[in-house]
Amino acid sequence: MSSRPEPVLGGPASVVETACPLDCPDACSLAVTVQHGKLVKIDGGRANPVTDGYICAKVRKFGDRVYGPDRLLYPAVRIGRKGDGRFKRVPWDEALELVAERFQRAKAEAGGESILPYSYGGSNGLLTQDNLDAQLWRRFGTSRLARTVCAAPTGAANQALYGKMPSVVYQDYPEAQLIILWGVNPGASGIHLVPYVREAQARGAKLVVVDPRSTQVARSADVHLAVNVGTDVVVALAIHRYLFANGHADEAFLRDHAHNADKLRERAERWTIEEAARVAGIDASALERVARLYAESSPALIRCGWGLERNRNGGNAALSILALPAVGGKFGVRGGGYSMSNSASWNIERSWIGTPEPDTRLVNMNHLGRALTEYDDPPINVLFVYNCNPAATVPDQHRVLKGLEREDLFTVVFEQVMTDTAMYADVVLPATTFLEGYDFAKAYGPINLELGRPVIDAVGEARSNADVFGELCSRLDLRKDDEPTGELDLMVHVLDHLPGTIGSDLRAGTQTAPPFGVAPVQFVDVFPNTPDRKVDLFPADLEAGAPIGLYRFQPDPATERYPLALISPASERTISSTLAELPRPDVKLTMHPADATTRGLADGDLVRVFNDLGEVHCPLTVVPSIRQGIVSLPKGIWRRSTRNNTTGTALVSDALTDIGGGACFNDARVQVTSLATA
Ligand SMILES: Nc1nc2c(c(=O)[nH]1)N[C@H]1C(S)=C(S)[C@@H](COP(=O)(O)OP(=O)(O)OC[C@H]3O[C@@H](n4cnc5c(=O)[nH]c(N)nc54)[C@H](O)[C@@H]3O)O[C@H]1N2
Ligand SMILES: Nc1nc2c(c(=O)[nH]1)N[C@H]1C(S)=C(S)[C@@H](COP(=O)(O)OP(=O)(O)OC[C@H]3O[C@@H](n4cnc5c(=O)[nH]c(N)nc54)[C@H](O)[C@@H]3O)O[C@H]1N2
Ligand code: SF4
Ligand SMILES: [Mo]
Repeated sequence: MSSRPEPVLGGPASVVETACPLDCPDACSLAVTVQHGKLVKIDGGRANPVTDGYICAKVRKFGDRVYGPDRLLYPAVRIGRKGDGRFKRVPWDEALELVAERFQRAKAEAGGESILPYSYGGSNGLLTQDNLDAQLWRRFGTSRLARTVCAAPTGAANQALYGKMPSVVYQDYPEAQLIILWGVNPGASGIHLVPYVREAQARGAKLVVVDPRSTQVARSADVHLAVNVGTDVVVALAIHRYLFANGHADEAFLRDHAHNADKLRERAERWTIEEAARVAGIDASALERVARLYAESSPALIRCGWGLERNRNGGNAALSILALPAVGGKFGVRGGGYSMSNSASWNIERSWIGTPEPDTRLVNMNHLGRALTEYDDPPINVLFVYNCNPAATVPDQHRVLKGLEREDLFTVVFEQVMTDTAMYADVVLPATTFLEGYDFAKAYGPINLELGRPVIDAVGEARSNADVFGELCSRLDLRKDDEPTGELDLMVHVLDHLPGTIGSDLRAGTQTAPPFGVAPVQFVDVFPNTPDRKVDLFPADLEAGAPIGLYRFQPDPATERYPLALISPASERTISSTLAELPRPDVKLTMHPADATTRGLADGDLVRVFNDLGEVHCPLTVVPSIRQGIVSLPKGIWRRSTRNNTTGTALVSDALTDIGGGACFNDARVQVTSLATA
């Protein structure tokens, strides 16, 4: 239903500045060359000093998505069976009227909670999420969504310990004497961090990487702990124990700035270096070396990533890791402490939504398949998907698809491209990309905030989230007269509601910063956002909500039938499933040579990766850079990327993490056989 526009020839080209708001920590400034309202090329801009002129290869190719064959150009309604992807073009007015009418009907028949809005980051900006969309859902009284597909365990731990205190920014890495990259792969997932790590190394810093894969950055590390999936909690607890037992716990810091160190110490007690190393499947002397390096180095910095949260122990892993700088006394110096998401640094309350959140049913987004197929009080009769591609990105793909196939479910998908999810829509609505509209690009690695602008004409009939949700509010009589309509209006409204000088700085086109600047030192410039500005090392509320309690470990769920752990880290080619529609070389399953040999498999073989939930057919690549016992498929691949239209999420159960209700993407346990012999 889309076609590629003719290339534009001749005429003056100009370079326009904007920023990349996609779900990536870096939020690059962009310099976009345009001609006659069309994109010619995308380069790095200079406004963000951290990204300073260079951007990733995937966004350089964003034009292939903007004008590509999968782009949605106009609203359409389904004419084929669900999932066929056959649609008929309709005018916007008709599509929106149909959506509004189905909302009213669903509410009259089974209440507002029978409508489930389903979204995640999308373009990740302040205009495109938690804005007029939230206003619509809150005022209409729909079910609420717990946005847990990412960062829920790490976020819960960071919130409970430190109230999401701003953390060490990329620019301060060169100050560190020791850097621990823990469950993070910046070479793919935040490329602008890498040069700062290299600079620190050049200045003599030691580098430790904790990752089951030997990533490029791990290969340059002084110590690489290739831990088994889900064992970070015991590795971190062993370091705590070492610190306490050898007089390296900073008693003065703990007395003045922390609570409940004793309780943490007690839970760490059983994790000797030897026992933790055994459970994690690593060398005890390497772990001891890391513990000693951590005890003796200052400034020492831990970058806590997201790879370690996506398993049964993910919350306790994040908790134990983030507690290390408190026990070790690593705060108070530039380049010391921890880095996590800096997205809370701006203290933005989203007061512009203008309606409090109602107490309606809360649905964990990781349970989408279950919610669509099992919930009955009330059942979900209308699903509105935007900023998200759940058919590719949330656990238990088969159950999600089964839910989406329900004939009595009315599904709206508001999207830029014909995603795996949009294929199942009753109504598709075409959305603009960040190049076609305003948004705020908020970095969560560096502390940087920029205004993104429309630099090209909207493609086809695509409309912004602000326009569409504003229009739906109007049609459902939910809009108050003085509230913004349209995107430009909304952008001005948000500027007016941003805290401090952010709005006026952005209006003036100058660099903006929170009151403590863009490179705060933890416990000097910023303190925990907890009531008494102290760290709570054993937060009671978190313990109460954690079925197994805090600083606890659950053993490996591998079985004889399914002995291999399947992980799905971020790849260089996509942002989650965004851009995964573009042609690419075969998506392959990565496996260690020893695992291939025992299964009689060789590089290039077609394999079947399976468990009781499903199977994926794809070629195999055999490399020593992955830990034995672990296999890997890229995160975010579309169904068309494999031989049987099924992706890694089909093998992931919807079991939740120990803390925070997160997804256990990396805890899938599978077997692999040759497809020829299957
Ligand atoms: N190019 C690109 N960049 C991205 C994204 C993308 O899709 N592509 N996604 C963005 C988003 S949404 C996010 S959340 C971030 C994620 O970025 P990262 O924090 O880097 O997260 P992952 O890529 O999931 O995993 C990081 C590493 O953790 C390892 N890992 C897996 N399981 C474990 C474990 O149990 N313990 C330990 N210690 N390591 C483990 C993986 O092998 C991987 O190398 O990146 C963002 N940036
Ligand atoms: N197997 C596996 N799966 C994973 C993970 C994993 O580690 N392993 N990690 C997960 C992680 S970290 C994350 S963050 C999630 C992300 O999962 P999703 O939230 O599904 O993110 P994307 O795949 O990027 O899909 C976002 C969609 O929003 C659309 N979009 C972008 N901007 C706009 C807009 O302005 N308006 C509208 N209407 N639509 C827009 C894009 O076209 C895109 O299709 O995936 C998770 N999925
Ligand atoms: S995805 Fe990340 S690295 Fe790429 S342009 Fe956007 S912010 Fe920069
Ligand atoms: Mo994410």
